[in-house]
Amino acid sequence: MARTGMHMTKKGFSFQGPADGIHALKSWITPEDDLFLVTHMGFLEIDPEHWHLDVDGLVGNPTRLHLSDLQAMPQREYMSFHECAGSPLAPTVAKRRIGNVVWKGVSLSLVLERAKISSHASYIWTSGLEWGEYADVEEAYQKDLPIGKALAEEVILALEINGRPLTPERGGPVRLVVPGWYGTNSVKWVGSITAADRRASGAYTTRFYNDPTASGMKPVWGVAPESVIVSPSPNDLLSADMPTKIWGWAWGD
Ligand SMILES: Nc1nc2c(c(=O)[nH]1)N[C@H]1C(S)=C(S)[C@@H](COP(=O)(O)O)O[C@H]1N2
Ligand SMILES: [Mo]
Repeated sequence: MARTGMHMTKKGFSFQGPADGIHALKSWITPEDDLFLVTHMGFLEIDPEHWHLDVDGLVGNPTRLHLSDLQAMPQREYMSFHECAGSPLAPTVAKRRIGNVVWKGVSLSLVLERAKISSHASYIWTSGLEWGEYADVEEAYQKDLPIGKALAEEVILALEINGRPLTPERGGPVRLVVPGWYGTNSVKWVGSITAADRRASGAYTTRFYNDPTASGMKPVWGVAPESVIVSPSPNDLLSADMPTKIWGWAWGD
């Protein structure tokens, strides 16, 4: 399983976030220290020199890209909220893990064009390079995007967050970012991209991250409008004879 130039620094599921939760979200752009961190199998550290990305499947020109190849391509910046859908083992419990950040990287569509993506491709599968167990599952963290979203200009292979290179915990050196959609779709430590004519069949697309609806199961994709109150927070002292300003944020796909 282990590959040259990479090792797991911490094993198992992990969630970190600011002690004040959403009440820490005082600024428009969330400083990285106040942005939650999630991983299912653990954190992976990758030597950037060894990192590469394979693009294969329904493409005319299977391609391997190194970090320097991506760095040489046009870079785009997008500001977007970043939100975790919560635990797939307790999908109805709202966690309000949310922030607003600036990502920078290369459009996924550019990479797919370079690999000469086939017109028969209807889904793009993306896999993380880490390994380990989550719940009773031991397989790659693989997600998929319908082709329409995969080719949308805002979907990028990010190299930076808030003006700084991605740290190993953030999914560096390169991660997928899918603005407007839940964080679960933004694959960290990305190592392979496969063009396919069907959905990916792994646990992270079929068993986890689906919501029951009247018309069947629906993948956890676009974020419906949501909001939080940042202030006042639960332990604030309010004066009975002074007006209190109540404020927060609202967002959605
Ligand atoms: N390779 C990989 N990518 C992943 C995950 C993971 O466990 N492995 N977790 C996902 C989930 S559920 C979320 S919410 C975001 C968290 O990104 P962050 O840690 O940068 O906030 O990464 C997503 N991408
Ligand atoms: Mo998540």
